[in-house]
Amino acid sequence: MSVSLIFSGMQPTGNLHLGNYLGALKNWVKLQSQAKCIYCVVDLHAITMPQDPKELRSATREVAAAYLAAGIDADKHILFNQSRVRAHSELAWIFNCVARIGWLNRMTQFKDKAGKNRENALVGLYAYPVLMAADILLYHANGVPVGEDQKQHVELTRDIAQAFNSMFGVEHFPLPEPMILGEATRVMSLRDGTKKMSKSDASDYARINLTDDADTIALKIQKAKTDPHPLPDDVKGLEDRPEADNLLTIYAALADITTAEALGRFAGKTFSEFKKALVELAVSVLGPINAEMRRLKADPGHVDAVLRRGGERATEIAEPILKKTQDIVGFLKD
Ligand code: AQP
Repeated sequence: MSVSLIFSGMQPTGNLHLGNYLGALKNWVKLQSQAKCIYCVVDLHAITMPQDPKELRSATREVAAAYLAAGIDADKHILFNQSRVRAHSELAWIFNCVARIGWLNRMTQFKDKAGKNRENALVGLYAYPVLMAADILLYHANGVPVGEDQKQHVELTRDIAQAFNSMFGVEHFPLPEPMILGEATRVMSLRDGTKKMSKSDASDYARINLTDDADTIALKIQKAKTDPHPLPDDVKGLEDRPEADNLLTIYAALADITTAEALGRFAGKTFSEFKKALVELAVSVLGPINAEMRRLKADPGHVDAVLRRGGERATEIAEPILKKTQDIVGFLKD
């Protein structure tokens, strides 16, 4: 199936990091030449964990600024924050009455995020994947670029679309494809190569934030966990060496080459030589994004205007699809 409309989003739950950039944002930028794209700052998803209102507002602007700084074109495509378009919540309720509890019970992200204290988790956290299905299907998007960790949610979106269509005997919703692109589909923590790099990791040294300056990036890479061996000759030699594998993958994704090609440059070298090259590359890629984010931070009125206009344009696409869905369900509308 060829992808004609792309939807994706990130939560304003803190600083975006290198995992968000390499696993998602970098691919989003590239996809703009291939399809119409709708990119969202998913603030409704953010409140599935408690948020401070002031910080949520600031993080929403910051994530939008990161999209723009990385190269999202808000004129040709659509960029907005989710809560501006009420249809997301309205469609999510309909999907709550289509999705099965058994399907949600299988979602690994809920298990990870709710942890041991599951009884105390918010209902919204449990229903998060249903809202995500609404985000995507509200626009009849058929391509969803995400990191590896979100693949299961896109598969659930397909199940919900299919269940709705068969429940009402219609061909209303398309079945979207997860698009897992690039070398770095799962960037790992700099402190532990077996753990995902995440905004919520207690240690800031576990991740490189898009807001980090050159000195901070250098320090974090220098402190990144490694093992005592030189870099291997081929990709097979990275097996059972999670930290080496992660750093090589990061290098490859930043340089737009394969991990095998990256190894070709560093086979037999020590980590200290490799890390020097990685710092240089990371600073050269992330430095301009960081500078543009700082410029946009000084002009919040501009970011707000982009989000407002994006919300209006998203509403124009969403409303007729929501209306048609409500009609299929049997709601009386004027
Ligand atoms: N480590 C990662 N490697 C590759 N891709 C990643 N993504 C996130 N972490 C990595 C991708 O980034 C997009 C946005 O993610 P999100 O903000 O919606 O939430 P998340 O996946 O829950 O990200 P975090 O950093 O782990 O946030 P917290 O700590 O708040 O839960 C998605 O496409 C995701 O795949």
